[in-house]
Amino acid sequence: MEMGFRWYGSQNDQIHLADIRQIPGVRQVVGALFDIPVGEVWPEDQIIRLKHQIEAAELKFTVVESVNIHDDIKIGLPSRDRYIENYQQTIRNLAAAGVRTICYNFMPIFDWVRTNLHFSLADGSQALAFEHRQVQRQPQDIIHEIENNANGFVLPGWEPERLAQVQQLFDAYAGVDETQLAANLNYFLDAIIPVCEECHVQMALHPDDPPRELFGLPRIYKNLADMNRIVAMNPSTANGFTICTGSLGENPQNDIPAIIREFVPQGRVPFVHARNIKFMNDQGDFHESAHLSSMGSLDMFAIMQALHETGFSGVIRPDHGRDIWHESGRPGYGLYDRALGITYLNGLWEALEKQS
Ligand code: CS2
Ligand code: MN
Repeated sequence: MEMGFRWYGSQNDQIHLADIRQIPGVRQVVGALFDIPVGEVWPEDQIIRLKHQIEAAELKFTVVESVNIHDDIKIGLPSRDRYIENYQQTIRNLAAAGVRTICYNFMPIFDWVRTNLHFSLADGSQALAFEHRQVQRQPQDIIHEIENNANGFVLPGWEPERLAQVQQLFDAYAGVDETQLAANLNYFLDAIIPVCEECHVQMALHPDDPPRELFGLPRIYKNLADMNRIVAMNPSTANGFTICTGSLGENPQNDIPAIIREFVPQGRVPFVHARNIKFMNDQGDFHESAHLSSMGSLDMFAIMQALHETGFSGVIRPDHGRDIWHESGRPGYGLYDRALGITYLNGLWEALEKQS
């Protein structure tokens, strides 16, 4: 495996590549072009510029997170074909720059949803949290919560231009149930997977977060059964997954080591997000926690063991981190706690290597 770190680029991140370079064992920067509107082609020269910037810091750039999917594709509107053509061209441009893995998600309207970006933990740190009673409120209240508490940063998938039209988006999704959303994913995959095969790129679908229905919007990737259904849509290994331990782990029924043992050997997992969460009650309310197993509800050792045993050779990155040591950057994406997470994950991995 290769350890990575998500970076929002020199214009949008308070963390510098030189800082990332100093985290022991990091090889990869997981990046994206954040200024291209969803649905438009990512120009090759801009991708190459990003690649050169990352490589100048002696780091690699082979995983993109995310090339987001235009809502017209997820809704299945006639205009989707134009956006799919653009996506195909973006895949070609990324491949030309040496990118091998494209993370994306197929969640309607919202990317991950949290109801509190500054949930205080007993040790004085702050983390992202999700409480059910809060999503009984209007989506608009959640949008305000996210926009007003992100320390001036835009969170991935929460672009203000798009969310300004949230009511129109909800109306557009009115006829889209889970079956229709699955059909729309299938249509998208059938159009892009041949392009991926041609240019040796693997798609890595990110789980829905949280992995349950929200605001009446349908969900596509919540558990192992959903993953099997997605594989059946298009059995090419270019149709791959991101396994995000935090997102899948938000449903205690999901056995993450079992999911890893099923899909890593199929060659379908180029990318892993490692994150721990802590359940606060048995209704599934949770806050994110430090990566260490004893700080949360997930057994991170069992997860790393399953990755090791199945010969996982992709890129892994810590997912969200807490705000600690007075850091107040983009919530979930500070430097310190993610760096601590990396060091811990590397320690587990070294032990697994030396024992085997
Ligand atoms: C988030 C998402 O939980 C996560 O990993 O950071 O923004 C994630 O990157 C996207 O949903 C993937 O497309
Ligand atoms: Mn994730």
